[in-house]
Amino acid sequence: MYAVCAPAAAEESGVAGVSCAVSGVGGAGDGCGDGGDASAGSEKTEVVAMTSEMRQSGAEPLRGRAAIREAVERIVGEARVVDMHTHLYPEAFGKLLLYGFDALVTYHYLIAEYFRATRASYESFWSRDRAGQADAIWQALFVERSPISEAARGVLTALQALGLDTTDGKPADFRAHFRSVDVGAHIERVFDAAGVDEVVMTNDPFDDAERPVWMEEGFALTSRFRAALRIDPLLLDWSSSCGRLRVWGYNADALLSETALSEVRRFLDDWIYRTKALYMAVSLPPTWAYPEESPSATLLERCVLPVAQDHGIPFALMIGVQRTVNPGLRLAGDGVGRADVRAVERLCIRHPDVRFMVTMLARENQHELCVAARKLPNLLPFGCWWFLNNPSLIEEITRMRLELLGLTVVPQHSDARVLEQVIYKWKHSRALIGEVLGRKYADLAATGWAVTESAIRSDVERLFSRNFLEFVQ
Ligand code: RAT
Ligand code: ZN
Repeated sequence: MYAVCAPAAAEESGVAGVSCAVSGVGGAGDGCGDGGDASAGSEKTEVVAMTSEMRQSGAEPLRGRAAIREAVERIVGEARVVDMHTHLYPEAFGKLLLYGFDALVTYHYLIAEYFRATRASYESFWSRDRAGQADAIWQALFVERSPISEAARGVLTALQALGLDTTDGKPADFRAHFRSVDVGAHIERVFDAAGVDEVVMTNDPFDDAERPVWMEEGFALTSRFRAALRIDPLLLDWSSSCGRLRVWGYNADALLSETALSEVRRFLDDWIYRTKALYMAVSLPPTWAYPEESPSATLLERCVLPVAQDHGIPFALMIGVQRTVNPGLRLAGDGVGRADVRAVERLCIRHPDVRFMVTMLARENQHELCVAARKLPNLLPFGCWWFLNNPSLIEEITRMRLELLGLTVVPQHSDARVLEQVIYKWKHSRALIGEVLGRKYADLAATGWAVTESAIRSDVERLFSRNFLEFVQ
């Protein structure tokens, strides 16, 4: 056993002292003397030797709040990400892959902001082509005002990271840049700039643009993109989905007979095999209840959960979206509502053998969701979703999760719809997560615990990839 004694990691609080860690076990004061004991000579040599070895391996305890926070922020900045929920696609999906200036500026988050800033009519905006819409948004949100909202700043973060000059942003220059890129190489460049290894797509078998790509003979995914089977139409609109399943050769009926239920399971099996989906997912309104008497609940109970269990994959629930609050805004017209966390608890309790990944859209639901997860090992809270993906809320939610759940969460996903958005979403989130984590490790060191770079690296890897990968395996 050896001991390392260090000045207390307390310069920010102004408290002087000595903190010790013994063989990686915390406990201030344990085994630490003042070094005045002659018999400790050989032990001291051993300590010095171990320390230089430890320094090289990152096992040396970090000293001082500032050094700890700097190390954490650096490690978080370097962490490789598996982005567990996006709306991105590889090149093979053609027009479904959105990238470039016009796609960035016409992000639906910015469309909503545009209509607040102007008196434009919905008709005149939607009648423009995408470049025309981007010009109108650029003029209103980037020229006539400073682009300080999170979504507006994000465009600039992404452009800047790609080496474009944002000081005097000129749409024509930005467009020229994206016209000149080779798409495959550009995808790699963006992933590298974002520090993202893999993204999980949102794959909807009911989407007429997407379905045929999966059905193509010999179609195979590239390594950066993984699938997730999104089944909103199946669970939320059975009367239409039932007809479509019939057209595709599944013997479904509106009344959900035993045959229909078994055919829905066959449909899900087929798509999980076809896409190699890592999980199934649905987004749900704030009024979602469980259990309940409805086609949706029957399909969930009798089809989705047994199939998830058979395939050993989780089911993701994204709860709290109020669809089409303002139809004039189209995709930008959705809102948020507070949902019932009791429903999530009941679902997880009734199905201990199914793993659930849950994100909730209302800020008001975040604390209850954390408390529920403390009781339910098969529940993994993830991401700061959509209207929560803002610095003030990411900081608050991440801090709350770390305090209540330690390192057993997935703190963020990007929800990127446009390729380059992964750059800004991860750059902004990394900075916030790094700050929050840095304070946590500094507080930890103040207890005498040995906070080392290698331990931080391992923890950060859990947060940015391993927790998710282990949960889906
Ligand atoms: O964040 C978004 O872009 C939303 O429009 C939705 O895509 C949401 O994330 C979802 O997956 O339903
Ligand atoms: Zn999404």
